[in-house]
Amino acid sequence: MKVTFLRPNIGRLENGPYIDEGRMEPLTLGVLAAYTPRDVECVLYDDRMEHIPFDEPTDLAAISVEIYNARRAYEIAAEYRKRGVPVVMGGFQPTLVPDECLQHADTIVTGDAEIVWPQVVNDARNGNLKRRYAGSTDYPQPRGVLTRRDLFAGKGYLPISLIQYGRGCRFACDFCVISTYFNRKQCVRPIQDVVAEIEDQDRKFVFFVDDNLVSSHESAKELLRALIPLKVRWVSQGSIDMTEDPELMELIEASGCQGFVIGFESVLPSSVRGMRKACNLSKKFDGWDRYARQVEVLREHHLQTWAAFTLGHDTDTVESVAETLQFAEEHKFCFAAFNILMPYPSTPLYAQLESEGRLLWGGKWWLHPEYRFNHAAFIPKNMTPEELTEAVFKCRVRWNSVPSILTRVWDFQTHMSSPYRLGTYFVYNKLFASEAMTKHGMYFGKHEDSITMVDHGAR
Ligand code: B12
Ligand code: SF4
Repeated sequence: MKVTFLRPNIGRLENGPYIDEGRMEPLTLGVLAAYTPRDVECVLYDDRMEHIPFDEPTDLAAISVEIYNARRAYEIAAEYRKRGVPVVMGGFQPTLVPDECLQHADTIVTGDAEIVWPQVVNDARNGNLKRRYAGSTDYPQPRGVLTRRDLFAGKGYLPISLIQYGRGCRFACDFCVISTYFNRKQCVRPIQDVVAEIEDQDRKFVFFVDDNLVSSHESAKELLRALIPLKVRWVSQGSIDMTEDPELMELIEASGCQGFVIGFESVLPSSVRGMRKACNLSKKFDGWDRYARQVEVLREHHLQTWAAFTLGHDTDTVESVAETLQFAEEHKFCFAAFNILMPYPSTPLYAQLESEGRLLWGGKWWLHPEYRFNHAAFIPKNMTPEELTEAVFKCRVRWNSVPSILTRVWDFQTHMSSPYRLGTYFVYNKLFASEAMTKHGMYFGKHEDSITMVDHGAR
């Protein structure tokens, strides 16, 4: 019995295939492979940079599907099904939009798959696959099973190890799929399992892929205390309310944190309230200088912040989008993601825009052959979709420019506080800037003309 694990790419550039230079290890597939019965052969193909050998014999194609790669995932599924290989899909898209995925797969798994995956594989082995299996979202990586990192070897991933401590988040921002998928809960792994996983691999640079590592300050503190003796450097994602807990901030610094991806989302208090982002509505730092004071706390702990923004909320304007760029430059963030607010199905935002008749692309932008990455997919209140796309693109161009990178670096508390941090700043700014600009305007899936190129090994 052989299982082929697949990670689809997002799409293609206008003039040819797209290779993701910023690719990270597909932790998801390494975790699934680890739960596969021992006597089953596992292979992994990552469509972000390698050719998928559709004709290589296999017994089951297992595809991880997110909204951005759904179109491409369905193309890959069609190739396998044409060859008589059953296809199983799992991940956010099959969980949140199951009926759509069922049209392209023999089987789907909803929720986290660890608990049901061995049964899926055995049913495939016995030719007895069911149409749907329901996983759970209560046990990330149960029973101390370690990720199959051997499957990542030699594929040219960035030298950073992805590991999960917990999954989910207690907040309920109206645009975010995490609160729907995990039902506003966070579940963490036993600390000893996380420590064992860190010790089981060679790298000293870890990305905790948790949706919000500090969702529970107390669970976070338990992990951080255990990390101190391991002497690793790490990055993660977390909500800004962490800055209100001095003990947590001390532990974050002492345990080797380099920085967090933090969702500031908007510089307008009205937009932050409108999206119901409770973690950004600080009780301690009152008034409109709260972000400035919170960023000061991050800087005091030498953290190199990756600021994330969602732009196009109902009180946003072209001017407020431009102010977001000024805010990010003023605070000399290490990286920033200027994202257009996206309507993800199953979120309150999607339901609201649908009921108001404001969704574009027939409400299914991820499937539309003419939709392009980073373009507006709904009608904003105070600007046209084109104005929103243009305003956000301008932020991205300016932020990723050489003058901006060279200006932002002058911060002795963060990027210039050590040679390591300075190196990280330049290496990753160059990489992320190039990726952000390359991907802009990309189509999803692939067009007929590039199929020929890919099948002839142009990659
Ligand atoms: C780490 C991460 C990244 C990393 C990349 C990781 C990598 N390997 O390349 C970075 C930062 C680069 C990234 C980029 C992006 N990401 Co991202 N990312 C994540 C994050 C936080 C963790 C992923 C992870 O490793 N989880 C740990 C594994 C074990 O869990 P899992 O992937 O969910 O898999 C479990 C189940 O879903 C299921 N399952 C999943 N696949 C399959 C397949 C089969 C066959 C089966 C049976 C089961 C199954 O079982 C697994 C085990 O329990 C997730 C959120 C999350 N909680 O997962 C967002 C997330 C997947 N990303 C998201 C997005 C939007 C993006 C971007 C498009 C952002 C942007 N605007 O540029 C980009 C592009 C992604 C791409 N497709 O190329 C969204 C997707 C939304 C959606 N509705 O699909 C998520 C959910 C975040 C969010 N808050 O909305 N991302
Ligand atoms: S804090 Fe972050 S992960 Fe949590 S619901 Fe809001 S956007 Fe999603």
